[in-house]
Amino acid sequence: MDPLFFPLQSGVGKKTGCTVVNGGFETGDIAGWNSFGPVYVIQDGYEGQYYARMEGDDVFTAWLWQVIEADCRNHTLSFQYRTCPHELVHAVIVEMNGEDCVSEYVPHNQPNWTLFELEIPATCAGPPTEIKFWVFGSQTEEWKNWMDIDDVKMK
Ligand SMILES: [Ca+2]
Repeated sequence: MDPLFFPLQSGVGKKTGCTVVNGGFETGDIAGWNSFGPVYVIQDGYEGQYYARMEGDDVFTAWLWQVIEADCRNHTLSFQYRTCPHELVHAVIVEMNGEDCVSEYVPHNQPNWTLFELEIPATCAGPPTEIKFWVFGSQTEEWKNWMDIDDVKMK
């Protein structure tokens, strides 16, 4: 084997450019993100001065998502979360090139900031990479389903 070709064996290891924009919401808004339903940026948080709160009320399910043009396979999506006591859906979903890649339910009833990590397998489709957070509607006016998010990053 010609050793000159060895460094060209890409496809293993991490690609560059897989970076979450405004993952800590430190702009004070959701710049870099898209949202549907009740999503707010609130002062305080796990890191810095702001975090994002998603609420699902009796009318709306909440979505918060960001498209990263780069290839994020072989990375780990990492974020901090808090969730309400109610046993309704809070989830994180990663799609690549429009296809489901990996998703997990985020546990409910976590009043303190908690680390969540999600590995993005090499078997996913190529870029772009889409990170989505999902909070299901509460279906009642009595209380809101909610999830707080901060410090979203790719490692
Ligand atoms: Ca923050």
